Amino acid sequence: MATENVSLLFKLYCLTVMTVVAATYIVVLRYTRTVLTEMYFATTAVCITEVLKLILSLGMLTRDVGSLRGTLSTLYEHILRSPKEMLKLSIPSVVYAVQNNMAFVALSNLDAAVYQVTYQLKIPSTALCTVFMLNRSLNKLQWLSVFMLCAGVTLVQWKPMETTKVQVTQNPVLGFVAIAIAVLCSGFAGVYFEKVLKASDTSLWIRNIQMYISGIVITAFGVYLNDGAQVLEKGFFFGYTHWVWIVILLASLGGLYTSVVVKYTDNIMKGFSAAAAIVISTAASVLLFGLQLTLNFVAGTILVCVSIYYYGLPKQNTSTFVQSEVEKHKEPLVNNV
Ligand code: NCC
Repeated sequence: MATENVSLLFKLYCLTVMTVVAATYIVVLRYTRTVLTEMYFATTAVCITEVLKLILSLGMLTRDVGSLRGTLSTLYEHILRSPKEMLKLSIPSVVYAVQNNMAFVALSNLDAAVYQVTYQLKIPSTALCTVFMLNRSLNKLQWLSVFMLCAGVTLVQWKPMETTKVQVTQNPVLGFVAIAIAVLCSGFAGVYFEKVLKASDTSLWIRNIQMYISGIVITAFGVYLNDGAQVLEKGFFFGYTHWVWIVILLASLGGLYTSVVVKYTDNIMKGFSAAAAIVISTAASVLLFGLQLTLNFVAGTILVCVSIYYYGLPKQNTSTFVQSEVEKHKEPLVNNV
């Protein structure tokens, strides 16, 4: 009983940290893409984030294993001697690499609050991926709530004028296209990672390390493809202010907390906490960027939140598969975090 309480508290703690980090991340990222004069390369920030997540995960693994020697043999076993597993984890790492780069494109072109609310389309995208990849079904109320969500998001997009003061040229159409891609990537990669994680006893930190190693290679290739010539000319860390480092730190923490949340709950619960992030980032945008709330925006936000609520209610009954998988593979908390 005591363990359950601790466990529930721990889940709440992780969800809260993840939500606060996500809300802060979006606002700070938006700030760095709109007011800095010497613009840094987004692709390098995405790549450095993978490096930092790898270092932090190695630290967590060493803590769990208890010795450096043990960590090295674990890594030998799960990295060098497991090419199949590495290949398996390279799939979500490619998809996340695309998604993380799209977040920069979107937030360079759209207001933080509009981004955050529109990004909630990842709920139906996650629902679709859950149905196809985890063989689960959704009832009518759940699908209805998915459409309510779309209506809410459309209302939010119905924003006649830009009220945010920015110092760069923006392309909202490009921003929305980037969100659409990020939404599809988020649903697929999230459910894929959850499925792989819960299908075996391999620890979360090993799974993360496997994914971040290919993540580094893939995002470095992204730097080469997109900004190669410019990076050679100006340097990898061109334009890095302390704000950019804060974005990288938040992205790393957010990513690791996301993985812990998915391990102990599921992608649906993750969606719930994102609803809270909408409220926080909207409030932050009002305070920091002078965003004026229109009636459409408020109505859309309410609709989005209500639909997320209704989507989540019955979902809890059908999520027994995920819950049982979580229970089956649950390791003592002290060994994992
Ligand atoms: O979109 P979302 O998450 O699903 O993206 C997941 C983020 O977590 C990283 N990740 C995932 C699994 C894993 N084992 N390790 C990881 O590092 C992925 O690389 C990806 O960056 C959300 O549900 O809304 C959430 O949103 C992100 C972020 O706000 C959006 O992606 C921005 O476009 C949050 N990330 C941060 O705050 C840094 C995440 O916490 C929650």
